[in-house]
Amino acid sequence: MNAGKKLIIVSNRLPCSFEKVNGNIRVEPASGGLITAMTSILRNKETIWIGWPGSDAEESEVAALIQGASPGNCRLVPVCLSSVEQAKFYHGFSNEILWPLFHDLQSRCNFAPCYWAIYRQVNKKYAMAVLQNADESDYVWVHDYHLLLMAEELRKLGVTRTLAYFHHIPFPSPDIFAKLPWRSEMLRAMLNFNVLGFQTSSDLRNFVRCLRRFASGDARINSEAKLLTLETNHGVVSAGAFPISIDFQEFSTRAASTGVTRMAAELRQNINVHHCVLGVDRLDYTKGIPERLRAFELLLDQSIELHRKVTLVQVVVPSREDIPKYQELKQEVERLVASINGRFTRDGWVPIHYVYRRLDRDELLAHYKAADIALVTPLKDGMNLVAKEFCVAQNGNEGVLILSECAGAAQQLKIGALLVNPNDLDGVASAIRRAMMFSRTERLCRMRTIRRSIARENVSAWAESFCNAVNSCAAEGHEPFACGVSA
Ligand code: GDG
Repeated sequence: MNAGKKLIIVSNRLPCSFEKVNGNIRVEPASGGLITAMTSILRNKETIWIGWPGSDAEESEVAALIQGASPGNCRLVPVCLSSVEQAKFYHGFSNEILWPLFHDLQSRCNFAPCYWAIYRQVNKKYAMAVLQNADESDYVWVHDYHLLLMAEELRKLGVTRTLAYFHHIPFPSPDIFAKLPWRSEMLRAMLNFNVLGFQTSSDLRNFVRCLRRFASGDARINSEAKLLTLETNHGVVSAGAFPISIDFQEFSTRAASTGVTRMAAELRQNINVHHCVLGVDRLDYTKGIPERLRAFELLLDQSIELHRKVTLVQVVVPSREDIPKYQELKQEVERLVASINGRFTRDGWVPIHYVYRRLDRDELLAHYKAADIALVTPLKDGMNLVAKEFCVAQNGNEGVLILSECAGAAQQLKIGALLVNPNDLDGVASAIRRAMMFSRTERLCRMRTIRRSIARENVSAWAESFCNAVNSCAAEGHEPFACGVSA
């Protein structure tokens, strides 16, 4: 490992948010899969994390608080966005176009022409922050769909060093990608990275099919190797599938701690039913929360014998609350919870326990540990780390994972999990019934299979394989890329 080189992580958001409340800035840890994965590999490496602090706060206001909020040996560098940039780059291009489109929900897209120029302008702003904070020898690792043009902007600024990118969300098929008015420009810009990482082989396949259809003159594709090489006018780009994961050891050790075990027992006592089913999601329409609630309602309609015996604990973590579509989703979820509870609640039994807040880490682990069944049913998801976290926190190995076939995690966990189509409410209700009827031996066998697979392909393996890909394509004289995963 090269202790002298810094790792520069660039993502839309910093790993904590700086909210302005009554004129004062409040610093809160942020939630999300990208943050969970990256903070678990930061322990041993000098790192700079560049991102938006997530509010209207000025750089000078954030600067005073920022270092106290840094995880590990990491310096946070804020990129502050003006209100127009927040509206058109973040809410607009990123969340009204790329997020729904890449999750196959094109009818939710708003292809407003004015978003594109600001998306590019903000990508340039992040590129400038890299120039100001990194040395030519540092490793630059860009994350996610907000920053797809960043390598192109860095190249325009004269940067020649190796640039790596990881795509946390799905990459759509050509028929869906075709809807993007800037599809060819976007693909061409991506080819300025040296390494492109995707979650699954089907995302990688989709990316290559999009290249063939919309940027065929820009890259010659060698599709024989596991790590594809794309020969472009500026050089060779490697593209591969690197399924992201979690820190198995850290999660399982912490889940086994006395505090978490006690909290899980208390939760279980409060819920007081035979079967505790758990859902944990950021508030997002891709996570399939209303569909899941309807499937649970169907289960209660179909199986009177389960009344008073099953409870769904649904944790929803506030996210993107200032976007009207998300406010509508919150209302829809709350209406459904109220209507289902209104129909079925009886003395001493409430069918759905609804929690709308961010839990602290131990509370979250206690929820995983207390549950018999995790219901992870996104309509589409890059990976879904909640599915993996639930299984690793199950020290007793007796829980059952019901998992959407549309989550990237399904490719890895399909052998032990019960796979469902999240739109098939009947199928989801049947899967819950099936999971409840599994023998102890079946539950143990399934959960052990999943846990072995996550232990093998944990977050260090993910980071190491990504770094190896960077090193294998790096220019001569480039020192090996290392992310600080080894102790
Ligand atoms: C994106 C992609 C991909 C959730 N509730 C609480 C809490 N969380 C944490 C979980 C988990 C993370 O948030 C959610 O990760 P997911 O992977 O499930 O989903 P996204 O946030 O959409 O992540 C996704 C991921 O990036 C990584 O590449 O898997 O497909 O969409 O880690 O633990 N954390 C705390 N309290 C909560 O209440 N502390």
